Amino acid sequence: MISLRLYCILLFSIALVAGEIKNKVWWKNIVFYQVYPRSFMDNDGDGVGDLKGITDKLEHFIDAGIGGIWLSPIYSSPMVDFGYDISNFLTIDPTFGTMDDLDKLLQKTKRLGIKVVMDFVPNHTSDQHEWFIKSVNGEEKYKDYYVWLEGRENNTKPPNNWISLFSGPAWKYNEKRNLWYLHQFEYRQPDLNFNNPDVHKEMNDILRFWLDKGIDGFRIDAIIHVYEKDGFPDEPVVYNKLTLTTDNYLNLNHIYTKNDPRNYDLITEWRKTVDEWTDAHNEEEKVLMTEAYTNLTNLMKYYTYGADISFNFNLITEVNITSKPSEFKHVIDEWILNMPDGKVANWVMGNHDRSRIATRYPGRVDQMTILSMILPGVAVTYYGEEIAMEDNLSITWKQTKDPQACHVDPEHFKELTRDPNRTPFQWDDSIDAGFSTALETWLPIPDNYKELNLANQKGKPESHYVLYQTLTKLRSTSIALQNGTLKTTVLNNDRVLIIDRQSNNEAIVLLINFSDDVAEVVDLTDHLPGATEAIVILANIGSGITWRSMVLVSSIELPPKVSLVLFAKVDGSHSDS
Ligand SMILES: *[C@@H]1O[C@H](CO)[C@@H](O)[C@H](O)[C@H]1NC(C)=O
Ligand SMILES: *[C@@H]1O[C@H](CO)[C@@H](O)[C@H](O)[C@H]1NC(C)=O
Ligand SMILES: *[C@@H]1O[C@H](CO)[C@@H](O)[C@H](O)[C@H]1NC(C)=O
Ligand SMILES: *[C@@H]1O[C@H](CO)[C@@H](O)[C@H](O)[C@H]1NC(C)=O
Ligand SMILES: *[C@@H]1O[C@H](CO)[C@@H](O)[C@H](O)[C@H]1NC(C)=O
Ligand SMILES: *[C@@H]1O[C@H](CO)[C@@H](O)[C@H](O)[C@H]1NC(C)=O
Ligand SMILES: CC(=O)N[C@H]1CO[C@H](CO)[C@@H](O)[C@@H]1O
Ligand SMILES: [Ca+2]
Ligand SMILES: [Ca+2]
Repeated sequence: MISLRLYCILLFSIALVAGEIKNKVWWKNIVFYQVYPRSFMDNDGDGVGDLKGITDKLEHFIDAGIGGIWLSPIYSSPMVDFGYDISNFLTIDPTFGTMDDLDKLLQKTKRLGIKVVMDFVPNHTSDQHEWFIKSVNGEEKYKDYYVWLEGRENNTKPPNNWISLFSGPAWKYNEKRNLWYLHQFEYRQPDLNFNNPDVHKEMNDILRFWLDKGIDGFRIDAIIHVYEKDGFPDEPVVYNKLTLTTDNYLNLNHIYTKNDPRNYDLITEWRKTVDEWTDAHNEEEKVLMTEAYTNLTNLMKYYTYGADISFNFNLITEVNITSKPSEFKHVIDEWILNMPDGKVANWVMGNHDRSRIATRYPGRVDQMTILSMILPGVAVTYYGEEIAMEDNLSITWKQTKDPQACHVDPEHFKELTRDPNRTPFQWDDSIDAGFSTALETWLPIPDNYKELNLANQKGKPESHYVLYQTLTKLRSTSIALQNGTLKTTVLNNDRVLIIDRQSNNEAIVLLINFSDDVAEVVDLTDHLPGATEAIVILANIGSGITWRSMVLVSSIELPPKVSLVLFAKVDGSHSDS
């Protein structure tokens, strides 16, 4: 046995070795939570959420079992795209507070052990950013910070046919420069020019600035849009019956404005910057997460090129309420099988661009929450999903705030608006759902807040929130969930999905009944060697099944739409697959 003293000396010297990255892969089994700062908590009563509000509510994350938060942009911004149009990457927008407020938030998260990840938006800045203003003025250093081009037909038409994600040409003419600038998003979000080494330097400096502040990593926005094809060729026009107008983004096949191979190298570059900082400061490993809506091959490349978490949106984009168990199985297996060795899986169930789970999966919201928590790796929760908030689909044209919707018309805005899933968090049944004291909040509070709120769900024998807490607790205690194998099985004629996690002598099994007609019973004898009985850890709310009750492994009944999580002791023969 080594003496305590020697042990301390050893520990101490390990800590002193330069280049020793501490607490590697701390995110392996974490639950990350996306805070949309405008809608989380309003401390100063102006109807918009802010940093002090988040700080006031940090205990909520401890209570809910959330290990890390990522903050949608809080930087200085004219708020054309609600913070995704950044006018200064190094300052805080007054809407959200001050740098001092952020420092206080970070002090408290460190004390509570909550990780904080910042949004990093490299593709574009606001047109109010000083770089853009200087670029417009033709200042030598900044002239090529953005993508400027001469237009067609004597500069009277855009340089090519590219369309912006927010509809209309992706180019805007600027009189002063007498040139057109590229904007893949809103015209007040000019694209940066990554062919310019100075832009790379700026971005790396920004990363280091925030690392110095003490944040735990970055979530990289819209990475697939960063580089465009050299020569700026026209994109092929495609026929799309869904599109409303000729200037719709869906009308082109975006082979030149998305997925440029150089985007991956950028991740490698930023990985290096972040790791060098970590080494030099003898700090904990930092997490890099990438946001990319692209195919599986490309998503896996982000892992290979240095992302710790390549966001997996496939449970949003590849399946829906009509999907069968086999389709879910496919989406899950595909991710696991294609992931490079040693990487951590992740399951994103929602974000500020997508309809909420309860709205996408009427009557099945718990099913999806449970799924994200039982699958291996990181679970990503969008704010409000822990209480199963719903979209407010009755927000009117007049109340609409989302630029993506404001750019169309009163007849079509509903197809594009992201406001319904950005409404304020429903804390309790008091005025403004406890979110604010303002007469009017930035988006209207859904009427259902009197019933559907956190306070109401806390401490209930069963509620969406209690279910959420039970799941996060299970993740933190169960070795099967933390380190177990994964087996996905489809049973009963593609009506039942089984997610089976096992480690040593412990099994956690999720069963989901997708069926609406056929009466069958599930037999898990083959799955759970040596077990005759299992404990029901939880079931979806309203299932009628008692938590902590026992079931016979050989005949498990799943009523309509039920999701059940079982615990069983098994023979320790289960090996890694
Ligand atoms: C472009 O401008 C030049 C000179 O200003 C003129 O000669 C030419 O005809 C113009 N071309 C078109 C297509 O308008
Ligand atoms: C994924 O997209 C890339 C283009 O970004 C394409 O080259 C590749 O063939 C696609 N892979 C699959 C499997 O569709
Ligand atoms: C669900 O996905 C299928 C296949 O992609 C699609 O045909 C269907 O329209 C989708 N349904 C809903 C409600 O989104
Ligand atoms: C959505 O918000 C509006 C207020 O603008 C309210 O009248 C409506 O009832 C809300 N809908 C739901 C489903 O809460
Ligand atoms: C996790 O599993 C691996 C291989 O199955 C094993 O080597 C490791 O010790 C396990 N870790 C824990 C914490 O149980
Ligand atoms: C699933 O639900 C259906 C009704 O929707 C029911 O008839 C069937 O028995 C259930 N399946 C199982 C395996 O319990
Ligand atoms: C999910 C997500 O982060 N979406 C953002 C992607 O980037 C564009 C432009 O910055 C934003 O408009 C989206 O909200
Ligand atoms: Ca406020
Ligand atoms: Ca770009």
